[in-house]
Amino acid sequence: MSTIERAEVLVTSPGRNYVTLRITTSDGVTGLGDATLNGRELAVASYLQDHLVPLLVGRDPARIEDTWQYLYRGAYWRRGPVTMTAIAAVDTALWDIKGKVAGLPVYQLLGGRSREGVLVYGHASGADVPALLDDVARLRDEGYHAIRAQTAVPGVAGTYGVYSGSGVYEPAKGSLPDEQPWSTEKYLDFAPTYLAAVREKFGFDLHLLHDVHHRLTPIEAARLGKELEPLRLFWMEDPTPAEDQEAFRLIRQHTTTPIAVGENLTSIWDVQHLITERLVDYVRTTVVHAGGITHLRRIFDLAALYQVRSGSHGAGDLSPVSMAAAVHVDLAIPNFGIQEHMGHAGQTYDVFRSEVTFSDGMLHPSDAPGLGVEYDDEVAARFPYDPKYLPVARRLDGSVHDW
Ligand code: KDG
Ligand code: MG
Repeated sequence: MSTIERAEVLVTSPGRNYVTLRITTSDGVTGLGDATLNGRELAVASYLQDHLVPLLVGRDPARIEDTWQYLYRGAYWRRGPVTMTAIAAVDTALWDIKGKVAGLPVYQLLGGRSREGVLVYGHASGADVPALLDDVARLRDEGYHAIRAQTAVPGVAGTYGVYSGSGVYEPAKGSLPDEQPWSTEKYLDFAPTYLAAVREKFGFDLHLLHDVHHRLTPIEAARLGKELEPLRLFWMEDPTPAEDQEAFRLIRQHTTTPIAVGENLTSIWDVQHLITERLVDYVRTTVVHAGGITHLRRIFDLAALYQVRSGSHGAGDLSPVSMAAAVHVDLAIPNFGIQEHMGHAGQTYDVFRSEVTFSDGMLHPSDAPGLGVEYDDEVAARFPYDPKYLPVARRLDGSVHDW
C-alpha cells in the first residue's frame, strides 16, 4: 500500500504571501494544497507543521474522506479559519494525488463536466467614476461577461476594492495594519450613483456585481438593495457582517437584489441557515478556507437542495492552487453560479505553474491528471515571507468598524 511519506509546508511571497502544503507518497506522487490565510499565514503554517504533519506520515493517501473526518472530528476543536484552512490544504493535496494516481483531472473524479467552462467575474475599479468606466471597458474588451465595480467614495480615503496604481489589487500591506476611514452615509449616497453610471454606459448586457464588504447594518443593506433593484445587479456581496446569519432575514424581507455571502465563512455550519432558510442566493465559500474540496462539495450539495448557487471567492490571496481546485469543482457541480477571478502577479505564476486558461469570460482547467499545478521550489526560494496585515476601518469619529 502507498503511504504518505512526507508533508512539507512551503511559504513564499512572489508578489504576496502564500502558504502551500506539498504531500509526497511512498510511490513518489506529489499533491499540492493551498493553505494561505491572508494576514495570518504563519498561524496556519504552524497548525500544519506542528499539529497535522505528524498525523499524516504513514497514512493511506487514498482515504480522503477518512482523513478529513480524522482531522476535523478527531481534533475536538472544530471550525474556524485556521483549522479549516489547514484541513483544506491536506484535503486538496490528497485530491491532487488521487487524480495523478488515476491519471484523471480532478473534475472527472467529481463526476465530470456539467458545463463547457467556468463563468468568472473580473474586478473593475477606479479612483473616480471616469476611471471606473475605463476599467469596466478594459475588462469587457478582455472578454469578461461579468464585472464587479468598486470606486473610491469621495471623502473616504482607502475605500475597499479600489486599486492604487497598476497591477493586482492587494489590500494587505504594511508591517502594521493600515487604518482607513469609513463613512456609511457617504457610501450609501455615492455607491448607487456610480453603479448607475456603469449601467448607463454599458447597458444590461453585462453581469454587474458589487461588494459591500461587510460595512452595513441589516437595515442599511436593505435600503441599498432596494435602491439598486432597477440596476439588476448579479449580486450584492457581503452586505452585512457574515457571521450573523439571522441578519440576512431582514435584508431579504425588503429587497429582491440577489445576495452573496460566505468568503470568510469556513464550514457548512456557518452557512446552514443562510442556505436552508433561503436567506442568500449565492454561497461564496472556498476550497482553501472551507475545508477543501471534500467539504466545499458538501456545502454546495446542501445549497443545491435550496436553489442556492455557488459563487466562490477568488481574490489574489487565494493561490493558483486554490484557483485550479475551484475551477475543477465549479466545472462539475450542478448548481454553479459564478467564480471570482482576480488574477495574480506575474511572479506568482513563476512559482505556481498553473494550466488553468481564460477565454471568452470563462476559466478552463487543463486535462492534466490532478489539479494541473506545479510548484517551482527554486523560484519560490527567491521570495521570502514578507509579513503584511489587512487594513482596519474606523468610522469618522475614530471607532473601529468592520473592514
Ligand atoms: O483577504 C481578504 C480578501 O480576499 C477580500 O477582502 C477580498 O472581498 C474580497 C473579494 O470579494 O474578493
Ligand atoms: Mg468580497
